[in-house]
Amino acid sequence: MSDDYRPMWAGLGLDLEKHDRLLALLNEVYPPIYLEQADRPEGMGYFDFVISEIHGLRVKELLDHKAKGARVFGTFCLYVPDEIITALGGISVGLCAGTDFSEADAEVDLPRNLCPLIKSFYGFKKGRICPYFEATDLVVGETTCDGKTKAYEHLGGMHPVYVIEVPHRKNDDTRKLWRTELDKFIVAAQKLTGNRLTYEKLKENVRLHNVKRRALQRLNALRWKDPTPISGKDALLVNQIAFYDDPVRFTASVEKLLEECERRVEKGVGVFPKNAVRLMTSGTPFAIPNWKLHHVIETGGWPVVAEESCVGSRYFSVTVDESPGDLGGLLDAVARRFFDIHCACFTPNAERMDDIVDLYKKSGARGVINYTLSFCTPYLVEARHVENRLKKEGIPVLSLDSDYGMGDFGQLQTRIGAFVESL
Ligand code: BJ8
Repeated sequence: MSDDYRPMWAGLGLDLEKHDRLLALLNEVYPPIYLEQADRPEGMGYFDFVISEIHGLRVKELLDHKAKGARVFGTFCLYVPDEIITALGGISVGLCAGTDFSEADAEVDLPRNLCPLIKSFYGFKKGRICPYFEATDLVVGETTCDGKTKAYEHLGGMHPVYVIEVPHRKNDDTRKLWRTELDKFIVAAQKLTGNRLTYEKLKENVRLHNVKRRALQRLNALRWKDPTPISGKDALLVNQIAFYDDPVRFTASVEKLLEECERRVEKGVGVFPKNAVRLMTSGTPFAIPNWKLHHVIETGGWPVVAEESCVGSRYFSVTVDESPGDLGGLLDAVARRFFDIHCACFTPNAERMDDIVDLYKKSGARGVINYTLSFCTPYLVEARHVENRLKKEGIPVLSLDSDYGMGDFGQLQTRIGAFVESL
């Protein structure tokens, strides 16, 4: 990445020495994990470019938008409504939370035995390491899990934070509460952006995000073909970049990639041999740049063909009903979509088990790796439900929990290798 960005990073108040070390680390790990894969689709070139400019071009775009009066919203969860933010002229950016680089900074305030995703984003702010974080006008948190909910209290001492209350049960009362929470968020977002939410703007932005989700649905469905035209690692990267790239440009790049993958499928071209053992994952999100599990699996020669994850199917499977003809009706439709995303913060959460079984059947996977980030109570406790349901269906499952460190790489290889042997 060009040194021309140094004044921009300095202007954002970054700790340049730490930031240099982070970029050096990314430059070291990206080529062997990504660029050395055989037979990648050419369309991945755009996404490699995005990574080569990870803290450059997109951050500059955000700052240019801000200079014209736009506001930037940072998020960590699917339950923050992107369509409302963009309808108000804001930009929604999913913030980095997938590396242990910032763990030491986080542990100044937070306990060691906490989910690595929370420590990652908290440490990025505390250590002044992430330019995206510093470019945001507001971080929008949510009361999904206790770790995030309590971490936002500390974060609020360092950065403007707004927390949306996400209910944990699905009934008429909580649906009303959730709709009220969206209304309250709209008031706060209107105040920040200086714009009013209109039916026309919301409709346009519901469409914008639906088109993006549908493109991702189609791309991810192509992975189910045998041989799979794109590696799980590459698909994961696309799904990660969805959170922070410009939505129009991103969708156009996904459509180009999926057309290429369609041609590959027609010609029987794949990135793994036909009949290779295919696996899918279920569980906690793979925040960028967490590529560890996919790298372990695909290094073994087994393509990952689906993720039941917020960086995966939970992100794109459900679209918003575009048919309501007034603002209230469209907001109801936006609100309804969130109750069809089955995060483990909900109780009970039987629908998630159905989603995993459904994805397993569609994807042609031979087994499920049920993956949980260490110390993530909702997904760790729900893991037993996942195992029980999959065993009842006769679906092989291996539950794993892991953090962002590379210390267990060999152990994961051994466990997944033994699982594949057993299939
Ligand atoms: S909708 S999965 S993005 S909450 S991994 S921080 S739950 S302790 S990320 Fe999530 Fe929204 Fe749900 Fe998706 Fe807490 Fe667990 Fe950490 Fe988690």
